[in-house]
Amino acid sequence: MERTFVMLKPGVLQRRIVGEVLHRFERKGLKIIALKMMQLSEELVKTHYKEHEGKPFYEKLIAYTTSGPVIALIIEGEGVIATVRRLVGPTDVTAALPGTIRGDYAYQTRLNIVHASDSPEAAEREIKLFFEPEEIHPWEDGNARWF
Ligand code: 3AN
Repeated sequence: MERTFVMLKPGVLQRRIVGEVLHRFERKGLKIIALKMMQLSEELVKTHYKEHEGKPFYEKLIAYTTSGPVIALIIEGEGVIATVRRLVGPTDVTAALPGTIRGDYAYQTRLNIVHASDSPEAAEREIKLFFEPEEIHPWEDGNARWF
């Protein structure tokens, strides 16, 4: 089953909207199979964003991403990489339509609220970078007697 890596950047905790942003994924019916709060090291963030090294926004991106804790999660399901990217909206927040997470919550591209893997290769690499195998908890639907 396909998996994607999502990260709520430090501004989400600062703005007290963790629940609201997580709700966007849950109300779509997506399945969260791993979730944790982390203070990221500069080293980890530089590895994660290595494709952007040297770009004009790189130093500020690293500084922002390490400026406070993030929420890291893995979502599992058929086609989730594309589904989550559509929910999140485009990188350029001026193009992000209302109804998407970036369209509703982000005003500056540099502070665009969430990260979501953009390909199966990126998802695999990012999940390995942020999570140990024992932190991932796939679960089954349908055990209705518990709620
Ligand atoms: P995405 O997060 O949509 O996959 P990437 O990987 O191209 O987009 O960019 C990673 C992060 O770098 C973005 N989330 C954003 O914070 C920042 N970023 C990307 N492009 C720009 C830009 N043109 N100006 C400022 N920040 C940018």
